[in-house]
Amino acid sequence: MFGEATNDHADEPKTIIETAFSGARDARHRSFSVYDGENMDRQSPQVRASSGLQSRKEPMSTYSLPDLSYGYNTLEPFIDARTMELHHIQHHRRYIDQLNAALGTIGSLPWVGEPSIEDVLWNIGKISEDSRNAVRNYGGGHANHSLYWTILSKDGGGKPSGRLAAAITEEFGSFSAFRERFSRVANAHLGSGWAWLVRARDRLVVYSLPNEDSPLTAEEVPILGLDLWEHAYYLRYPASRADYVEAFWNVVNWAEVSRRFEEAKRHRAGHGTAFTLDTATLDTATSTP
Ligand code: MN3
Repeated sequence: MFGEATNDHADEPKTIIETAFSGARDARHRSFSVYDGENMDRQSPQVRASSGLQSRKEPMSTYSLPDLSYGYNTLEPFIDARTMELHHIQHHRRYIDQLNAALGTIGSLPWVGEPSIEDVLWNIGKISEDSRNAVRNYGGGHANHSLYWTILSKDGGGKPSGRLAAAITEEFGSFSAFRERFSRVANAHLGSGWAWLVRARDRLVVYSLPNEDSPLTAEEVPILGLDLWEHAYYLRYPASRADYVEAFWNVVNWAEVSRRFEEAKRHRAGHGTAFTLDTATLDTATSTP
């Protein structure tokens, strides 16, 4: 759908933009496979390269709904099929539609192409103030749900193992103490939001955030998240978030949480500037006559 834009600008800026984007992609995405699951959200390199050139008058469709790797009924009886279906194809999709619509109205973005939504949230301070809230809310909604689907599994439950287990014990005293704290935070959160286990600096931290706020906007890396909005549990657990929180522990995909933990550790250890867009380069490439 962006072919026309490519042809319109076939000459000078294309090379610059493709080079800039390739460099940015190499620096960010290759090193941080924690977000490889987001690859399905990104379009082909050709579309990415050309979309940086498109007129803002064209509708953007930068982000798209990721498929689940399992069926809607897979997590029964802990999370019911109808909830999963509505949550995925209605709630998550709506965030993406709203995000794409919001991005389409922003006159000047501090990047070209389509960085991962995690990149965008990590760099939210670079987005103009009047547009920041829309990206925070809808971009957060997209990133949060994209994580949520992957940290759930019918083969989940139990406890983590390996280095994540050791880190949890070191930080919280024991796995059961961690679990109790996470549940308490989730149950105590007033209104809509998420409970999070994040890697922040060199610590593991549990907290909740309102609405669709992502830990990424504070440069902290979420490795486990629980959706506390009523749409996440109300059909199966009417008026009882605590029952949903308790059921959640039966379907936590600790293998995926461990993978995200390791990637977040690597990020802190060797790539402190990951998720940082090269705005100096990109601004030059995006400037339009
Ligand atoms: Mn939700």
